Amino acid sequence: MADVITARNLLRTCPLCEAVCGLSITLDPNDHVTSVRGDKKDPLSRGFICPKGASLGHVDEDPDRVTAPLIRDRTTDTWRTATWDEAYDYIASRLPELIATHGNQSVGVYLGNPNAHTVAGALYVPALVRAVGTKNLYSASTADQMPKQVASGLMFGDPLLMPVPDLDRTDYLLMLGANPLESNGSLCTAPDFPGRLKALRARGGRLVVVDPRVTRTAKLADEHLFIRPGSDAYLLFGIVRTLFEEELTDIRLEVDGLDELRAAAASFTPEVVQARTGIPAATVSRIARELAAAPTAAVYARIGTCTAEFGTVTQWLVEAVNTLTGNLDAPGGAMFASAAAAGIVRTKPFRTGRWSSRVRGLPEAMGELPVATLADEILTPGDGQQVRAMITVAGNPVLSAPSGNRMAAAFAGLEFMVSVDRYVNETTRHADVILPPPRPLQSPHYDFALLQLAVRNYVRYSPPLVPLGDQPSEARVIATLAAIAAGLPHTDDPLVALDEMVIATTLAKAGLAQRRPDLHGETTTEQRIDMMLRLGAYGEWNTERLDSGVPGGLNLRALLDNPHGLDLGPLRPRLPEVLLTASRRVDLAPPQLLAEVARIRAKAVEATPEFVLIGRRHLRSNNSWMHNVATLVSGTNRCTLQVHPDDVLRLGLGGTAVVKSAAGVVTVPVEPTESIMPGVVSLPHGWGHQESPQTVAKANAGVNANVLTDDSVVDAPSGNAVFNGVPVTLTPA
Ligand SMILES: Nc1nc2c(c(=O)[nH]1)N[C@H]1C(S)=C(S)[C@@H](COP(=O)(O)OP(=O)(O)OC[C@H]3O[C@@H](n4cnc5c(=O)[nH]c(N)nc54)[C@H](O)[C@@H]3O)O[C@H]1N2
Ligand SMILES: Nc1nc2c(c(=O)[nH]1)N[C@H]1C(S)=C(S)[C@@H](COP(=O)(O)OP(=O)(O)OC[C@H]3O[C@@H](n4cnc5c(=O)[nH]c(N)nc54)[C@H](O)[C@@H]3O)O[C@H]1N2
Ligand code: SF4
Ligand SMILES: [Mo]
Repeated sequence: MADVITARNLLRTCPLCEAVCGLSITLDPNDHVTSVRGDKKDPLSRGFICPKGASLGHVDEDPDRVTAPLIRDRTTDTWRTATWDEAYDYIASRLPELIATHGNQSVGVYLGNPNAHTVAGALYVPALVRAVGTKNLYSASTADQMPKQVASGLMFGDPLLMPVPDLDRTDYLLMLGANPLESNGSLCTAPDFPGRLKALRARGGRLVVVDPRVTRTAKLADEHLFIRPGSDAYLLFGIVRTLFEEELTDIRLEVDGLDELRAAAASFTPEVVQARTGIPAATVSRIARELAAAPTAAVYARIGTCTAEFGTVTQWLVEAVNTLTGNLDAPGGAMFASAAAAGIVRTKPFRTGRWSSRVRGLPEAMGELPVATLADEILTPGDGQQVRAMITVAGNPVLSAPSGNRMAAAFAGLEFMVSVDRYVNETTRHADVILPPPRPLQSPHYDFALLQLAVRNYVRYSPPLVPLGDQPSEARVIATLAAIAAGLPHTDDPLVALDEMVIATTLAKAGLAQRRPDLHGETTTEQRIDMMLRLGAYGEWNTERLDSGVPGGLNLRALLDNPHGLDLGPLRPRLPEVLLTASRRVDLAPPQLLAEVARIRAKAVEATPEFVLIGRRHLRSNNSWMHNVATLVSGTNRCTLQVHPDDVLRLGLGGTAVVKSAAGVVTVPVEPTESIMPGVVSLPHGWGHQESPQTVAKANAGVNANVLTDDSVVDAPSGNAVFNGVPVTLTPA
């Protein structure tokens, strides 16, 4: 009875994927989660929740998680618990000296996917990177969406200007290499993606899915097209060519490079496209005609098309088709969100290659080097440049980056390593010190990155639901690490010092220095969020603000008063104002991408390997983590190799197959299924937990798919890793 009386019902955003669902959480008197439901009053997610969100309580207090700093004894390879001061002192005794002896480049930083979801990742990690002063910065971005960002950067001048399909208004959606019924959407924040797709069809719209597998999303579509892995650029060139050839273009924006684009596409006849993609020539032309004829249409392409050899060209052609059909920046087409928080103000057109990696000379993009060359930089000797120490925050590159065995060897050979992570995982097990973030429910939540990619303008802030106690916030952990790396004392309050510096600089730039006392919030972190909201598109301090329905404009107070979130209306056209290209026009033919065309054309006639590997995601999985939640790793969420039954028969594969590639070999259970194209096999990534101290994950270990992917192959313009279309051979085990 006492429990019922004192149980609390609280609201917050789910931090586990890009859908940013509103959750309604019940806590018992001891602050343990007893139930998690969808928040019906959230205007964007309207009560939607998936099995991962429902298991947030397990993640919040997983008995196998790291709850205090850990220091590893290298001789015995065992961990001991340390106090925060002890852990910081230990790092302070090693890191500054390493930097002094070997230079700033000798310390590498790797940032994993959850940084896109945490306040600490958005507001504090940049200061850590600056403090280390290294160009050896790597992240999951180059195993994910860098091709999209480079294409956006080159076409629109700004790599953060990524269009999303106007899902709720479009009449026609062509989706390539995405499976939102499992992933819940990516670079397209759309809670209840399945419901939104069903609504599209219910209002008479058409959904076409292009995928080497008949996915759950494909089953929901009007039409599914099998495509050979890695060949999406050919299909899109074929569509572009048809649009020009049949005079179907309807360009409504000022563009550059129209003639160059037409010339680049000229030789990709429907027959050439058919030979490489496996999609009938007539279908290629028909899809182009349908896109042109639809009142509104959007092409949306995601991870299957990014982590491929011609990933950046593919993303370029996606936006080229959206532009040619009059759908870029138009309602029902591909549009840009207007997010509430003021972000980095970019002034110069984007370019890549401002510096290059030491060993392979791969170009920098957005200040990062490709994760596909991180192992090279650690393993290849070279004075003053070789990476000897790593700091990782919320990542697991040993499982998530290509050539996994090499990556594991590289991490094992480091002189020093610090990780900020919830778990001892396949990567952090090599650290000297692991610093844990607090429970998710002890952290504030604001989606700096994802609200720029929402299909409807929307904003929501969630304050911490549970007090921190003795545990520092993740913001404080990162700010302290930054102070240590900069050789500053970490015993003062580095968090407040950093926040005050950022606030003072930002307000001074805006000519609002005198408004410092007005900033609202219980912590300096909240005050920074308040400042960004007030200066942002709908903000109280923005004289040209957009209407948010909040009298006087947005600030943190307004978000605290509206804990279910605020709907800020449908997407609005934003071009040409936000373009950052030198010409202030959309560049339909960036020279760097045109340079790829000859190579793509030449490959059209090359023989294709007998078998190629692709990945896949499962609704109840989350990259390499959340495998320690028993309710999630059961049933169909298994690390199996999907193979077409004809291939199983032909090769005489039994229950288990040996899969070999240029990079490595794994032995894995075979799952025969008609849902995959013959000649293509699929293995999910993020598994391989044989050595894990996480009990459930270890019992469901699986194999690391990235033992097979090859770090020597990258998408040239972006340096992105290639996970799809990897040549493999199969033999019975
Ligand atoms: N073969 C193949 N490989 C792939 C992919 C693929 O499709 N196929 N996909 C790629 C993609 S898209 C991505 S994004 C990457 C992901 O690659 P990574 O980002 O390297 O790995 P994750 O598995 O997301 O690991 C996240 C880690 O963050 C920790 N964590 C969770 N929450 C927090 C937090 O609040 N704070 C901190 N400090 N830590 C936290 C978790 O415990 C976990 O250890 O994998 C890539 N690798
Ligand atoms: N449940 C769950 N949700 C997640 C994640 C997770 O691990 N689990 N990870 C999150 C992350 S980090 C990301 S980046 C997103 C990714 O979100 P999505 O992009 O939707 O990712 P997937 O579900 O892997 O879908 C990719 C699809 O591409 C197909 N494919 C493979 N190769 C090719 C190709 O060459 N061409 C084409 N056209 N298709 C191809 C695959 O068969 C697969 O169905 O998901 C996020 N959400
Ligand atoms: S769809 Fe994503 S954001 Fe929504 S509940 Fe599931 S994991 Fe959380
Ligand atoms: Mo990702």
